[in-house]
Amino acid sequence: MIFWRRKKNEADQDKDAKDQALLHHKGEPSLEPAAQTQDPEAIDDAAETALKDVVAEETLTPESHITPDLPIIPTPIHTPMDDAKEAEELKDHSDEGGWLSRLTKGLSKSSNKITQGLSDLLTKRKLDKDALQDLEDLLIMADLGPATAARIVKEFGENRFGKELDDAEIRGALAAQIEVILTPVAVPLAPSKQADGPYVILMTGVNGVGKTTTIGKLARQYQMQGKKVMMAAGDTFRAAAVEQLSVWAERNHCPIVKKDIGADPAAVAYEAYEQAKSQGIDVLMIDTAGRLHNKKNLMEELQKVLRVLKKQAPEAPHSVLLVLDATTGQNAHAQVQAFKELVDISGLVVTKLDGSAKGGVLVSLADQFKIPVHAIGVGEGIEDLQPFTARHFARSLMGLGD
Ligand SMILES: Nc1nc2c(ncn2[C@@H]2O[C@H](COP(=O)(O)OP(=O)(O)OP(=O)(O)O)[C@@H](O)[C@H]2O)c(=O)[nH]1
Ligand SMILES: [Mg+2]
Repeated sequence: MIFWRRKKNEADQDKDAKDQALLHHKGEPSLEPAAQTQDPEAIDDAAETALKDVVAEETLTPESHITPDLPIIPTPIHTPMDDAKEAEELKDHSDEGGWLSRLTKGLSKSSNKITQGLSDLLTKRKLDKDALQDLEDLLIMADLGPATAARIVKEFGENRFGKELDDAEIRGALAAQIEVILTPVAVPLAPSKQADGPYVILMTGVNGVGKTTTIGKLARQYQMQGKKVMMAAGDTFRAAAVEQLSVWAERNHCPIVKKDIGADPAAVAYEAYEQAKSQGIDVLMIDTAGRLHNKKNLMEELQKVLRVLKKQAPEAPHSVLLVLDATTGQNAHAQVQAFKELVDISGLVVTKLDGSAKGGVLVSLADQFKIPVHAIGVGEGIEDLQPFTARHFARSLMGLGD
């Protein structure tokens, strides 16, 4: 009996270790001393009490829910100097002629890998069984995933078997097939006007994938569309995370709701919603911690945030985005799977395509999960995150022009 119990514990430990490996980025710094020395149970208790104060007392008026010490930075007044500085900060310095060329340049590591491989394998060679197998291997190497690669190659070979094809024909045909896979998921996120209260976007993902940066970049885009944006610093796990979001809020001149490190993210979300509603905010974006002690903590935290939001508006959050880092390649699949079990993911954002030769992962994600991909990131600049079009992405990935 004791032996069996020990075995079970080992299995549990094994599962925990796998979860940890998934949720914690390779090479991430160790937990900050403040978080290490705090007893996680104690944080939870404190947070629970704080939340009871704001949630349980249904009889309170919305105004009285707001804790007096909650630091809310109001929208600052611009001076002409601020405007000039901001214009300089936000200027596109890349000299590369807009998003399309940044996309092509950003995807160049991935496309070089594919085009180089293709010219080595197929040029001036009849499309026989071995050539198709080599093509399939190449697509798997380029992170399109075994199932997607097999499907693409099967379709590709159907009318071309035994023929001699040149490089451009092959790339064009593969790009067309990839475009078909990507078209249904290339859906930009368009926060709609709500009758009462803001459109709420909850940002999730493991640490370091680009959640906070994505909030900063999307905020700018929504502001350019004339929307009033607010940010909520729901990553209360690290002080630096709150500071990082504050910098983005300052840069975008938008209000932010934040609390101290260790505060309950659900309380931050609740108060942010209240504030956003009373200030007539159109879009509220809530950051979350990517790095928690384990998957159970993360699930509880996200579920609690969802519960308090639903209490205020049953349809909130209107979008739950999962941010994925393209450099992790096929590991992105495991992350989607894991987060789908935690929350109802409504859309993906795939970042760091510029730093990766694994851009093909977007194709396998689209093929396997069919979840809308709202935006892709090809650099750290504010304009480097944009909605994508299936045709441009597919052709860029194959190293082809428009
Ligand atoms: N090259 C490149 N870097 C990016 C892109 N998107 C984000 N980054 C960088 O990735 C790093 C991590 O981004 P964060 O926004 O802090 O990631 P996070 O998910 O909020 O991380 P945690 O708060 O630790 O969970 C930052 O240095 C960003 O500038 C991208 O598309 N390309
Ligand atoms: Mg962050």
